[in-house]
Amino acid sequence: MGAIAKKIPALELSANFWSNLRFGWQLLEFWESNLERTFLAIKPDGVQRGLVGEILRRFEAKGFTLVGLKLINVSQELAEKHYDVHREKPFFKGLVDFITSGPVAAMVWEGDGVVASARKIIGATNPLTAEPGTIRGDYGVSIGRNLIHGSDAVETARSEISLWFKEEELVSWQPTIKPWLYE
Ligand code: DAT
Ligand code: MG
Repeated sequence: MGAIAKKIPALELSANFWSNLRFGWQLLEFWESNLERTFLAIKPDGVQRGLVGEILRRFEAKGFTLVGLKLINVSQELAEKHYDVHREKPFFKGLVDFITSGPVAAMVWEGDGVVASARKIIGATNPLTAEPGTIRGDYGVSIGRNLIHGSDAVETARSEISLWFKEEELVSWQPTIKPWLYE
């Protein structure tokens, strides 16, 4: 279609028209649903302890959709930007030193209400007080080694996703099980 369309400008126009229409429709659907995206990062302790698979499994099993995933060594600059809200806190340097100390599994998950739900799956900041059944409650014992970061609000998620991921690193796709997850 692309090659033919290049030869016949009118066809190209109509191809663009349909793809714009489809994009517009998807945008409208997204707008009308509670579909959200959140940024999660398995910190160096989670990666070193071999918990990447277990943590991914929990979000998959819940029914959220993985739309971005990469293993990275976090730069000083990225770490400081990510934890900017904590810049004045006494634990800021420790946070930055820790997140830059080893590979981090950064990811973006999509689903209705995923931002607040992911925070529940993750559990309270201090693993000792986090409920059993949560990631931090099941696998952690100290606040400085609480395994995973999760965006705390839809707006925060938006800025964290754009800080950690390029647009082309995110993949929009329709899981075939969707009718079994949503009415
Ligand atoms: P959360 O990760 O639950 O969103 P937060 O945003 O308040 O928690 O803090 C970011 C991270 O900083 C947290 O995951 C662990 C660390 N942290 C928070 N409070 C701390 C404290 N009092 N002492 C040491 N580290 C702390
Ligand atoms: Mg936080």
